Amino acid sequence: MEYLYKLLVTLLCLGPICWSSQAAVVDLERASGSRDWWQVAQFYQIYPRSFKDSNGDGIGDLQGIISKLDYLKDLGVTATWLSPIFTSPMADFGYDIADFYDIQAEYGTLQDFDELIAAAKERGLKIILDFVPNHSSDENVWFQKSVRREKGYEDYYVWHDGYLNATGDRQPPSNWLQAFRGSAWEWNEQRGQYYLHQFAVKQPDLNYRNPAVVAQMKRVLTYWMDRGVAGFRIDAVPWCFEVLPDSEGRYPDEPLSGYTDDPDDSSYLKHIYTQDLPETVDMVYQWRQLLDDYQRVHGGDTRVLMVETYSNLDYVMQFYGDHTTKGAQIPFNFQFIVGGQGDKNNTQMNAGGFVKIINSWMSQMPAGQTANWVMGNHDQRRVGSRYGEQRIDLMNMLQMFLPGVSITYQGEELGMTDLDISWEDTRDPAACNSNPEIYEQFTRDPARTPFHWSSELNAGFSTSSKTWLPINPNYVSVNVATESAADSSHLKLYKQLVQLRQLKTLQYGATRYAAINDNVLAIKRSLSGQQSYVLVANVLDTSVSGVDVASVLYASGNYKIKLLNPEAKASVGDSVTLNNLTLQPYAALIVESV
Ligand SMILES: *[C@@H]1O[C@H](CO)[C@@H](O)[C@H](O)[C@H]1NC(C)=O
Ligand SMILES: *[C@@H]1O[C@H](CO)[C@@H](O)[C@H](O)[C@H]1NC(C)=O
Ligand SMILES: *[C@@H]1O[C@H](CO)[C@@H](O)[C@H](O)[C@H]1NC(C)=O
Ligand SMILES: CC(=O)N[C@H]1CO[C@H](CO)[C@@H](O)[C@@H]1O
Ligand SMILES: [Ca+2]
Ligand SMILES: [Ca+2]
Repeated sequence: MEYLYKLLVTLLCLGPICWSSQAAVVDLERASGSRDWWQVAQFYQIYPRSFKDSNGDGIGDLQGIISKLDYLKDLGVTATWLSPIFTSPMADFGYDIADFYDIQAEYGTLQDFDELIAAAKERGLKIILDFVPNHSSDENVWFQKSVRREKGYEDYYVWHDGYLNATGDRQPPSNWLQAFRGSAWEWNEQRGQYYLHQFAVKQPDLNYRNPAVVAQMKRVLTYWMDRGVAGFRIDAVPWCFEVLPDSEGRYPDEPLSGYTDDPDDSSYLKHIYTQDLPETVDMVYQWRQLLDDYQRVHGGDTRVLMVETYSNLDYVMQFYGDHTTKGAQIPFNFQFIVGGQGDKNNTQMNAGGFVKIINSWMSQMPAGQTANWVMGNHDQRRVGSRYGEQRIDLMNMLQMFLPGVSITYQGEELGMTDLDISWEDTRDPAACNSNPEIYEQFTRDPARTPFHWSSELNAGFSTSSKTWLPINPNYVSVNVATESAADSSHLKLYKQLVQLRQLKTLQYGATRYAAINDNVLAIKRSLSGQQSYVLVANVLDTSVSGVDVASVLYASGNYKIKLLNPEAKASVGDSVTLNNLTLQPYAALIVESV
């Protein structure tokens, strides 16, 4: 398929200095009109298992979320997306769905869910659900019917005979690998065929070449919209479609990537036949159509689609849609996760590195679309662990200051950090499928530990003697109660940042950004008739002086400090001269024109 629409944003770059003229034009146009709710929303990701346990079993649940909605409202959150809450044997903590139409019993019931929607609505909060289209659980009734070849379900999943080799041993249909180590094909004795699972063995891939599957998944979306959800975050999108088999029914082997010698590691192969197919983009367009049609018939606010894809940006940008067809409003921008240093340890990244990341999205986003910024999620190391603990506030400031949608993973507002978890306590299948020597490379558990509500037992998360994952001992100081009571804290600054984002200048203003030198990242937001704001951040652990931000950003005149991190060692209201700044290590300031 050709994507002719790809209009590059006009981007002027002089050395490290970039100015997105397109953003300026778009922003000025929009200033006279209005923005849809999601364009100015504060999104928040809840990982339900670790948010709040209401009944003392050590596992978070829906009543727990309901009991904390006031916290979200107080934070200034407008919409929250929940990782999966559907019936599941929990082989991949809910990303293996046994019943797409019901709630996991340990999380609650459909009544609890309806209560959640109603309680959220009372507070003006929107609920977005995780939609996991690529696969179901092997315990899903669809899969069991497919195993038995029941009428209508024969081709619900991707089945294949495989081959016999010279010595008569069975071989899988192709060399494809699952994301969690090992072959993507599993032999099913009962049906006498292999099935495809791009994730765990217990996550068979649904067959999107079958119109009945496509229709079924659209029914799932409609069902939850009927129950009042404001949209969906679509999981693992790039994996939906695989290449069709050839005329002899053979699936092609994928070529070696050369990245690793470990033949079980999914990055051993280049996934040219199993990921990022054009059919997948078209499927997302169909889902957007379904959501828009739903709104036309039933009214209410725009329903949103957020798309999870770690693919290259050319592919990601296609999800926004093209000239004729709308796509997802929010294809997740993971540049702060995948960009930077290869090992995802970005603690040494300099200002140029930050600008490169910002620029990668701003320069490739199609004209007229809204940017979004995702700093972390339940699959990644926490921001403080990836970027350094002294940059926790700096990263929140950056995320809130950049133009477009901001999406926070639970706990980042507190500055939660990774907890190293022993092999015995490890729960994530991505790690459990490996071994005690190497599991730490694969585990996603460190960022999934229970949320810290207070300095009480189990961080106020649960009254149980044991929680499903251990709690980070730093909870005694890093928690909601303590940080709310403190004069200054990550949490307090976060709330102020959410408030700051309400300013017209931040919602509509033009954006100019630059690396002034290795240390200093500077971003200016401006809108005619409004005050201008400048974020200045020293991203390194050395102090700098005599820094001239003013001439590069055209930010002459007087400025005073609006918000800052403790590293800045200054005070709100202090006046600053942007043409001759001194910045402490990791200092971050947001200043406003006076
Ligand atoms: C056939 O497959 C079996 C099991 O995978 C393997 O042990 C055997 O060496 C293979 N035989 C040949 C001739 O490749
Ligand atoms: C990241 O790298 C820095 C310096 O290279 C090191 O001190 C730090 O421990 C690393 N952090 C993690 C989480 O690996
Ligand atoms: C810049 O500020 C320093 C003090 O921080 C001062 O000594 C110096 O004279 C200033 N330079 C200019 C050009 O204003
Ligand atoms: C970020 C995210 O939600 N990733 C998910 C992608 O899909 C797999 C399989 O459904 C999950 O294991 C990940 O958590
Ligand atoms: Ca519970
Ligand atoms: Ca698939």
